[in-house]
Amino acid sequence: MSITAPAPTLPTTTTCDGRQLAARAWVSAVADLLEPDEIVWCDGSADERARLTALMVAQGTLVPLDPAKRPGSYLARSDPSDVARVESRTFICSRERADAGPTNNWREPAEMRRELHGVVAGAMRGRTMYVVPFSMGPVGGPISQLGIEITDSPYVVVSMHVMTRVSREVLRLVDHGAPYVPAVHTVGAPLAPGQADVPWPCSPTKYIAHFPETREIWSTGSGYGGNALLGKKCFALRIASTMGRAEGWLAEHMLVIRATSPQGRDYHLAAAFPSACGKTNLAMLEPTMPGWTVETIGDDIAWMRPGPDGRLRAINPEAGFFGVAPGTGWSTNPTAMRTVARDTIFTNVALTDDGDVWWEGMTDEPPAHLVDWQGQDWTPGCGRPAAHPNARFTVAAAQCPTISPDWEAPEGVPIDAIVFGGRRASNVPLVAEAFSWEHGVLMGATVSSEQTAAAEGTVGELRRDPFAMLPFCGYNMADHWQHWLDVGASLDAERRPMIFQVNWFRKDSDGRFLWPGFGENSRVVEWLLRRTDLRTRPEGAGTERPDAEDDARPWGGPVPEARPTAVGRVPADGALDVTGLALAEGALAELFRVDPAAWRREADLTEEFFTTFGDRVPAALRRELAALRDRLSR
Ligand code: GTP
Ligand code: SPV
Ligand code: MN
Repeated sequence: MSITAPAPTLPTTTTCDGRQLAARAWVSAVADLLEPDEIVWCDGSADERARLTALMVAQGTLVPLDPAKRPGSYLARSDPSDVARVESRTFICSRERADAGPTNNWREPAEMRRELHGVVAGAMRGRTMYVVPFSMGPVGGPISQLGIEITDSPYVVVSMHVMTRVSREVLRLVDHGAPYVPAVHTVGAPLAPGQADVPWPCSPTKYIAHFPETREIWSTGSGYGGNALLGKKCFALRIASTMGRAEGWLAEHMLVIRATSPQGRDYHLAAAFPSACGKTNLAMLEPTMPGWTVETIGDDIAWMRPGPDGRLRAINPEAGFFGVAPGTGWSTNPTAMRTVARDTIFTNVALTDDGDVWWEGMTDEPPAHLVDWQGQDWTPGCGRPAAHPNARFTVAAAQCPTISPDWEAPEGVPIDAIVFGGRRASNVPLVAEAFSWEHGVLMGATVSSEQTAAAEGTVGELRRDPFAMLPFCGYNMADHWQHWLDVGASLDAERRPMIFQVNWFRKDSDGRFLWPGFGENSRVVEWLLRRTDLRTRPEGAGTERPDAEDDARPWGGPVPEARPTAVGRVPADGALDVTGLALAEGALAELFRVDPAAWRREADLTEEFFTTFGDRVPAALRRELAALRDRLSR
């Protein structure tokens, strides 16, 4: 009789009695498998950042920019094959395939563990393994969570310093039994003795694997943000969404802002747009509406929990912005331009002859000569973009001039409005208000958008991106819709957020944007935020302060009027303030035109989309879809 040894598999932090392995034991098990030359425990200090930055400059990973132009800033050029998230290599390894759902790549966890073991064994040979303890959200906050990322990339360590809260305090909490999400990252490029390194090591073999039941992440082969900064999409969305589902909260691909009306009334808005569809821009909105101010709370991810007062409270779990550079300029997003004026890491932008950066859309006219994102000479009209379309800046949120004084409030801010949007050249109106929470969940579930450069794929193709979470939901998307219905039901009906849909990207028959967008979006924001006064506003209230002591905010004039359409309430004639806007003849009517035939086709596509989820589609959403069809036929 022969005895076969069990196939080797990845180490785990989950012990057989269900507890979590102490951090040190887990780190040493990972080191045994990955075989780094050296292990460094990180503390998040400025010293550490300076040391690793100098190391990367010496290795050619970072090019220092001219400190007179861009103090404390660097350019990284990635390998040309490693520029975006790899959705085809991103896996949800739940025990049951149905729990990952039809929109995720599913793999059986034990099988993935065995396969990955073979891929990552010895992957850190010749490299240093960094252990990065971090917190998503203020350390110790009631909505915050802890993680430890192991990585062999100093670029990842320095980026994690910016994007999360890296500190020794996290290790202390973990040592005292606080739960943490273990996350392993390697560039997957071991070095043989004496082998020279390259500026951006990576591997054609990529895996971004998530184990939702044991809350573990393994990523190999890529150094790009969304694949490698594991606190971000992997933890704060894919793993956190499964935690939130179990615990009654939401992890969403949303920006959060505070907008203050001329009367001094504060509103908080959370908005989900697919990747590269305008979250960072709206998060840094410079309102053109007189008297309004906007403060930034987060630009990409929101964790939202029903508070003790029955309101939905949101935090930004991140500490920095990993923003799209192209299209960011003084005329579109001056706040972002000020934010990246110093202490910023730029990835895959172009280098100017005087040691600064440039990308398409930064200025109207490009410089006469540049070094492009691949390190090649570039001149205007050469036929290649100077910056990669998914070039990014990495910068601390605290550097943003509009950052809210409350952006780190551990208990979060109370959300008044939830907004869903996408990049739609036709059909979807500039803004529409949902008739109910359930109708709003249908709006979220049916978000569709033209594909952008933020992930591999054909740019411009229309795809469904429910809740802007298609690549980020760690469990069955249809269950996510049910979870939204459940969270809505758990909130105080009088004070829960109102839900809206927006579309900044509708075009005319010549392919020109109908709406100027950017700062002018404040006009839409004003309309929809004042609409939320409907929830709690007493009949006939003026601009005086209301009586309720927990909501001592002044009212700001009458609630703007809305008119019902089949797809939601849109601003009544004259209710959207377009004073001083030079819109093309008929543009406003076109922005709000609802074409019943086109919308019947949308409803058919939604029906088809729902079919892929079988009986997991919530009955309430089927009812909402039927109600939409009914309104369209009237
Ligand atoms: P991720 O970081 O990938 O999640 O992207 P994001 O949703 O934060 O998108 P971002 O704000 O970086 O915008 C992406 C692109 O859309 C940029 O090129 C912007 O210039 C452009 N954009 C943003 N807002 C508007 C708008 O209101 N109108 C138009 N026409 N373009 C916009
Ligand atoms: C996105 O693609 O939505 C991003 C960039 O915000 S990444 O972190 O790469 O996901
Ligand atoms: Mn994003």
